[in-house]
Amino acid sequence: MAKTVHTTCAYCGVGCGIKAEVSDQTLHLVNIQGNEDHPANFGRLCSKGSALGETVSLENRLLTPEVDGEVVHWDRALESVASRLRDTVAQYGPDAVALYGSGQLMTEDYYVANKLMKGFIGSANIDTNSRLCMASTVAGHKRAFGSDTLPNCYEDLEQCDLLVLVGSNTAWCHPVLFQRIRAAKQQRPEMKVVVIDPRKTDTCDIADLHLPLRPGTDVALFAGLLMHLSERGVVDGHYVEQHTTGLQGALKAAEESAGSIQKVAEICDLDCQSVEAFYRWFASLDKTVTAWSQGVNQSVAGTDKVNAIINCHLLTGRIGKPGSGPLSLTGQPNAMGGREVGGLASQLAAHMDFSDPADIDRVRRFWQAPAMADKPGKTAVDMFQAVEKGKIKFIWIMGTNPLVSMPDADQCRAALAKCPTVVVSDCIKTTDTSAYADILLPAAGWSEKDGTVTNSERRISRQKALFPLSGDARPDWWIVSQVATCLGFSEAFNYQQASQIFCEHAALSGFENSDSGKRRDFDISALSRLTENDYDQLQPLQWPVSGRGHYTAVGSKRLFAGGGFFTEDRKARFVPTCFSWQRNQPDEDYPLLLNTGRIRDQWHTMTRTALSARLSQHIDEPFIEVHPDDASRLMIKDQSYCRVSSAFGNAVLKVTVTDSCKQGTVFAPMHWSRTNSRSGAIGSLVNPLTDPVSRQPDCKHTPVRLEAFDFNWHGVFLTREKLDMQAFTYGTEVRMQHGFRYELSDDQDLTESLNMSGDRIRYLDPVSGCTRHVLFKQNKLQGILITDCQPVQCDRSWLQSAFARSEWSVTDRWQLLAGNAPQGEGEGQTVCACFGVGERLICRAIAADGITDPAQVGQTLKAGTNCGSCIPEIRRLIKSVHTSSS
Ligand SMILES: Nc1nc2c(c(=O)[nH]1)N[C@H]1C(S)=C(S)[C@@H](COP(=O)(O)OP(=O)(O)OC[C@H]3O[C@@H](n4cnc5c(=O)[nH]c(N)nc54)[C@H](O)[C@@H]3O)O[C@H]1N2
Ligand SMILES: Nc1nc2c(c(=O)[nH]1)N[C@H]1C(S)=C(S)[C@@H](COP(=O)(O)OP(=O)(O)OC[C@H]3O[C@@H](n4cnc5c(=O)[nH]c(N)nc54)[C@H](O)[C@@H]3O)O[C@H]1N2
Ligand code: SF4
Ligand SMILES: [Mo]
Repeated sequence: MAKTVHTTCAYCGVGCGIKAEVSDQTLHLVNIQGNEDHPANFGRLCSKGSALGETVSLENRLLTPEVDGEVVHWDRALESVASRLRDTVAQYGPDAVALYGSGQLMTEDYYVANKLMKGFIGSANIDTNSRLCMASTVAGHKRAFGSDTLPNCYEDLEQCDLLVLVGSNTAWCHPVLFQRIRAAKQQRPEMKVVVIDPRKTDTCDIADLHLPLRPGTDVALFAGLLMHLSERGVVDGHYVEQHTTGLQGALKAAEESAGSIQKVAEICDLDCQSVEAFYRWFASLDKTVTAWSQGVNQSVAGTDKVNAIINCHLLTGRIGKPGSGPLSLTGQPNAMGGREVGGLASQLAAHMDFSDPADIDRVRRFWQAPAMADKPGKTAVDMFQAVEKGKIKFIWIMGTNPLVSMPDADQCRAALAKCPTVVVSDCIKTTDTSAYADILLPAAGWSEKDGTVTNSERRISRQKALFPLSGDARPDWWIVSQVATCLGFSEAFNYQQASQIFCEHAALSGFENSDSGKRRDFDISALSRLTENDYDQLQPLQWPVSGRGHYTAVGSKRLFAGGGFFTEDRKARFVPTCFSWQRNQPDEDYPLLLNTGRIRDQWHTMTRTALSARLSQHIDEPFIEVHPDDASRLMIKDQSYCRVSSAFGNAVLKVTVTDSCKQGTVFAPMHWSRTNSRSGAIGSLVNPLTDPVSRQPDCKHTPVRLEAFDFNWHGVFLTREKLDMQAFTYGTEVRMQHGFRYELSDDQDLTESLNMSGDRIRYLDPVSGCTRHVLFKQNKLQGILITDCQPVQCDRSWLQSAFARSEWSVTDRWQLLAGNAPQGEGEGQTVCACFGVGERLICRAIAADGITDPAQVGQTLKAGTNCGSCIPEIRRLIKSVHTSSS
């Protein structure tokens, strides 16, 4: 029976509301639309959100528990986890156990995992991938505000006169917010946007000013800004006086490191005019929002970067006001929720802290905890190092794929290989990490889970099940509670529904957190008595939530405009900052700096987005961006291959020569893994250096070396069946609608290792040595293989579309052998993932209709009219068509 479910997107921290029309529960058929009433997106979705329906099949789902490689019933699996955990604690103490979780767990999952570890096992060795993501912001917020509070909301991104985007590729990573910003700027063209990023990303499409600073030097830029504002008297004296302390110390530190515009320009490798222009706008435009993401957080100076930014907002009193404030953009759908439940090793639940013995005691009493942890536990990098050293002997990994996403991933792999017990909870069967599991636990996936998530603007939204649980899959909170029960804690973990957990979490947030002696920012106690029905009806709302005990309570858009910080004296702190970017500078052996990050249509380690053929077409292979000067010096050609090495590991990647990359730096995506590529996983190269305050690793700056890497044989293999790529030195798997495409390379001709059974037609070009094979079974196209001694040139998207065809004449079969579409046909590489519109189609329309504006492309081909993330690319195509024709 058809039904419509209001839920939240599975991916980024924008937290878009979704209307899911389920047409068939057993076949997992669902139509995904944006929810017009949701205040995060008002109906919009990006390419990834729109494609959720293509990722909910049972393909590669983990559907049964496994212990030591054997499929078992839940009883046995739970008992195995519990007994190995119990034995480890008995023999080596609670700190020999660790849990590594994820900002993609729901609040309810996260809450019980944290409760079990910190209250009942007695160790704070629970950390999460949020350590790689938000830790610097958490630490920066706490240093400045005394609490991890985000003072502003999304509307401020639209209402400001100056938007400063620091280390954020908003266009690709928070696409719906980018659309909202673009629309606001179209309405008020006087609104200024400054992008601060060493790379020229698609986010620069709306920038009035792009500052391609030297990587890692943001602290100097903002310290210089603090000086500049102070010298020019752009100071909210009343605010500083009433609500802050520490200005003099911060100014002194700023003067020492960034005393003049010239000095800033030199440190940041920028020209003085650009720095001046930025400072001038910041000084003159009162309504300023500074939004940031991983270019700030993932740095050895991450926490100082955050505080250098916040300092400027405190000085000008631009905080928590409409159109004014510092706004960190969270990455994962529930990164914020994880911070609320205390999922990090350095925190307690409900924004309480290990540094306060009263907090420890308060949480202990609330949980009636028999073994309350009383000190912080190991943070991600330290945790995996402790596993390798044998100090941690039991690790439970939940909702994250660390063998791809951790820095120095080979070290983590060695650690898991050695660890006596590795438990992995995932909804996907084969991942780089699950390959190392002793115990595999099948988790329910996004489309089967019920709970809450909190987005970047502190907005709590319900996530709801679309389908019944598949196979033996269970929600993460259920799995944790059952293990707790096996350990003898049945009373404290006797949850039947997610709503009971949510209410307990809400109650803890209000526990001894009274209005008179109020000390904690995170308070949603008004939601602690929701009935099952209230919980189901819960509308998206922002914490803190005032109002007494009912779900109609109102949330809070903004905080701190009138002070009221969560420090002892209720005042915010200016933090003296210094920049330690020198710690990972290039040297003779590793002369370039490797920057890593995201692409538009893939989510992290691709376990889910790579299930969608549509999302796999825009960028289909791991790559490395190199500046033209560096490329020519190293004699590395565009679209050739190169070996990238750091002190930690290496990879072989396809080269994209582009001046969007700053000279001396290279950029590679974080997404590919050993599961879908032979040599494209970048995590092995990334240095495990961490910020001294937040312990967040610096995934953005690793010294590396590049060398041209030639192969004698290249093959493109399109097939309906999955291929094991082990035999090839280089290989990437690309999802297509009806099977897979493999990009393969090696030193020797490996044609014969590919399965080519069927009716084969073959063509050998005697001059180039290029071969082409087309394979049919009855009248069904089974496979296509094109090989060459250089990277293969052919029309990949057209060849892929051939697999949808059912009738084949002899002439058509021969056309396939040509490897290219007939003249004037073929769409080319996908540009618009939402409507599957290719580059060549767009270029033909531009030329034919004399198009000068992306909106016209939209009218003709629909491209760019859904999520709009491809608009910057369409603009580039318009430019290139007109340049080449003039
Ligand atoms: N498509 C897509 N969207 C996503 C995700 C995804 O996997 N795919 N993941 C989500 C998650 S969890 C996160 S955390 C966010 C991340 O969102 P973003 O932080 O926007 O994404 P990144 O590509 O990691 O990095 C952002 C930029 O930081 C720049 N940068 C590097 N070093 C420096 C520096 O020293 N200073 C400055 N100012 N900039 C620097 C990089 O060049 C890069 O363009 O995205 C979320 N959204
Ligand atoms: N080099 C480099 N490395 C990085 C970054 C970078 O910029 N550069 N960014 C870092 C950042 S910001 C982040 S957030 C991390 C992300 O890195 P990861 O968290 O490792 O990436 P994901 O692919 O999102 O992993 C989520 C896993 O959980 C599974 N899963 C999905 N839903 C559920 C569920 O409901 N329950 C359970 N149990 N499992 C589920 C998925 O199948 C997948 O295996 O990567 C970090 N690593
Ligand atoms: S911006 Fe895209 S990925 Fe992020 S929540 Fe919205 S639809 Fe999902
Ligand atoms: Mo993240």
